[in-house]
This record gives sequence, structure tokens and C-alpha cells, in this order.
Amino acid sequence: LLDISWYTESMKAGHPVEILDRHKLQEQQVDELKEVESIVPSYACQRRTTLENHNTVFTDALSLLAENAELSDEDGRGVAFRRAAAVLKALHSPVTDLLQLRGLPCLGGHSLRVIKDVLENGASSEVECTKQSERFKALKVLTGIFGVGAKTAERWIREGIHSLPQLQDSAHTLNRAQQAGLEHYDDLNQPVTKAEGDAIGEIVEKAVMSVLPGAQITLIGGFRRGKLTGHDVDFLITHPEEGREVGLMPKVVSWLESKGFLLYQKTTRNSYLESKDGPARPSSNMDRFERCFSIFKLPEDAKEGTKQTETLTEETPEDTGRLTTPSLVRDEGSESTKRANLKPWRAVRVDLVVSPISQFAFALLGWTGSKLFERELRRWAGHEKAMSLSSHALYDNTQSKYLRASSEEEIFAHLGLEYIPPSERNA
Ligand code: DCT
Ligand code: MG
Repeated sequence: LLDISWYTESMKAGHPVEILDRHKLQEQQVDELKEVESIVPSYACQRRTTLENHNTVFTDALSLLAENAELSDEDGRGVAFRRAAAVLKALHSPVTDLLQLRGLPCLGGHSLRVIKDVLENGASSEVECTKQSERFKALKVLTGIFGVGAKTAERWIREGIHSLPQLQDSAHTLNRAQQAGLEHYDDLNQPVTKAEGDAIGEIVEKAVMSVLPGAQITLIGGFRRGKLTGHDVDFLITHPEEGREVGLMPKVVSWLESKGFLLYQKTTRNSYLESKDGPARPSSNMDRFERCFSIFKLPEDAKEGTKQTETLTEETPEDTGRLTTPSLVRDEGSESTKRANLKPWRAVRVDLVVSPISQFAFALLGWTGSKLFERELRRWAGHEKAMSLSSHALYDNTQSKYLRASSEEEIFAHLGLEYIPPSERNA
């Protein structure tokens, strides 16, 4: 009998390896191998994906193609690239040979071609070509405006608008969100740091506590998964007594507005009703909470306040002064950044969501992400368990009833999945 323990161990550790003497194996060993080869499970919500990515050359390439597909109204292709990238993100070592990918799920022919190209030539010609295409560049610039989606960008491009000056010179009237997006374009396209997220958290907490003492605020989105930067900051607000959260958002928004913290906001009311909406409304699950899309005006000193507290505990006194000087902390690369540094504040995208406590666990799970992890959770629920999962509830179609949960752990248990903590949901 060949010793195949090295093989099974490697596979279980997430290092796919090739077994060369396959023909010499006993039947029972072949069965064992089949089981092991399914060890990288096909749903991202069955896998642990930390931020430690050993395959960024490949995942960056695949993510760019995913982004291009999504911006081109080809969501199916987008998801296929996202799934392929997510499988590579979950591996525990760098891929150096195509053979290592044998038996892994979600790697279609197109994705494999891209990986092969990168392995052989150091870059994918399709990716390079996409990056340089006028269309892709224009889509990126235009969708970089808050309030502009792929459809609008596409329409403008067809009219010959490829850049911000061209848009400004055009006769288009922008809506309020887009106007704010254009006005704060540079700030909003600069990544938000965890320190800035924490500074905003303090402001939001002050606002919430002063209008509804006892309410609870949780940082959600990428920062909850441990990311160090993000494109926005997301918060979930609830109150331990069901019903006390009703009408909270307008009060929080008024407080923030009265203190001059908001450059833009649009609030939508909670429109979710279990009895009326029924279980299976996954496509609309993102917008049925009381929700506020906003652009915060974050004073530089508020941010420094947070930095200072952190630095004081971590650095020697001599270092403190240096680290709290914003000009050294911030990237001074571009002209626009230099200009932005002259004003004593910076614009940051902030999303606030209010949930009743009875839906809190579902909201927390649904808003922690990543987007692919969420998508896969819903696909798993529907395809494997005949259940409908949203950010409000979990419905069991077989038993025709809602399954209650007061923690994320309980939801994973209802779904028959091993619990994956937020830091391992970075698919
Ligand atoms: N979400 C989702 N499906 C979407 C959009 C969002 O499931 N189509 C969930 C998952 C993440 C959460 O909402 C917050 O959304 P984003 O802020 O867009 O994601 P993020 O992971 O926080 O990314 P970033 O760090 O760039 O803000
Ligand atoms: Mg976010």
C-alpha cells in the first residue's frame, strides 16, 4: 500500500498537491482520495477565509475581471470570477503550478486560463488589456462618483463622456447624491482607515446615546471582518427592547446634522413586514431596513484624537508626536490629496442601519459580509437546505415556518453549517 497520509494531510491543510502514482492506489485509497479532494468545499460559507491571502497575484487578476464583468452588466460572469478568486484566497500557500489546482471547486476554464497566463507570463494579457481599455477606465472613473451606478456610467460613456471634466461640461443635471459625490470625489475615493472608522464610531455613538440611551451600536461590514481599510464605514444600531428603535434614524440624523457632521444623507424607512413580504425576497433584502446612506464630515482633530489615544498606549513619548502629525500619516502622493490636506476635515461614506432586536442576528450576519460570503450563504440556504435567508429572517420552506435566532451562531446551526467567525468570512 502506498503511503498517502502526506497527501491527505496537505489537502486538509488547504495545500492542494498532486499525487503522481495514482494508478498504483488500492480501490479503498481511491475512495479516500475522493473524499479528501472535496475538502475545499464549494460554497464560500463552508470555508474559512482570513485576510491572509497567499495568492494575491491571481486573486487581483480575477477580481479585476469580476469587476469589469459587473460593470458591464454581466453578473453571471462576475460571480464566476469572484468564486474562483475566493477559492484561491482560502488556500494556505501560494499556487506555483496548475497541477496544484486539481480537484478544487469553482475554477472554470476561463479562470484557469487567467491563472495559467499569470503563472507562465507573470501577468494575464486579458487583465492588462482590460485595465488599459478606455471603456474600463471610463467606467471606473464614473462609477467612482457616489450615486453613479454601472447603468448610468454606461449611458454617459455612450454619449462620449469618459472623464469628470467631460461630465461637468455636459448638460447633464446630476441628482443630489451625484452632486455630493462629485464634490467630494477625491476624499471618497481614498480608502477609509480603521482609525477614521473608530473616530466616526465615537461620533455616531454620541448621537445615538443622546437620542436613545440604552441603544447599541455595532461596527459591521469590512471593519468587523478585521480589514484595515474600506470604502465606507457601516454601523448597525438596535435597542434591547423591541420597538424602542422605531423612529430612531431621523433623530440620529437630526442630531448629526445639527452638529454639522453630515455633508449628505438620504434616509429610507424600514419597509419590511414579515406577514406581508413573506419569506423569499432575497433580492430586496439590502434595502428594507431603516437605513441612512451618508457622507460624513470628519474633522481631522477627531481622527487625531483617536490616533493619539492609540499611540499613547503603544508608542514611546518621542514617537507620539511624529505619529500624530497628519501630514506624515497620510499619503501625500497626489496633488488632490495635498489639496485635501489643506481643509481641516475629510469626507467619508458612512452607512447606518437600524434593526429591531428580534432581527438583529440576521442583520448582523447579513451586513458583516463579505459580499460573496453573503451570496453563498443565501445560495447554500436555498439550494442545500430549502430555506430562504435574508438580513431580516430565515424561513424553512419544508416546515413552512420562520426559524428564530438571537445570535449568528444559531443561524449557522439552523443552516447546518460550522460557525465561521467574522475574521474568517473574507471570501
Ligand atoms: N452586502 C451584501 N450585498 C451587497 C452589498 C452589501 O451582502 N450587494 C453586505 C455585505 C457587506 C455589507 O453589506 C457592507 O457593504 P460594503 O460596505 O459594500 O462592503 P464591505 O465589505 O464593508 O466593503 P468595504 O470594506 O469596501 O466597505
Ligand atoms: Mg463597508
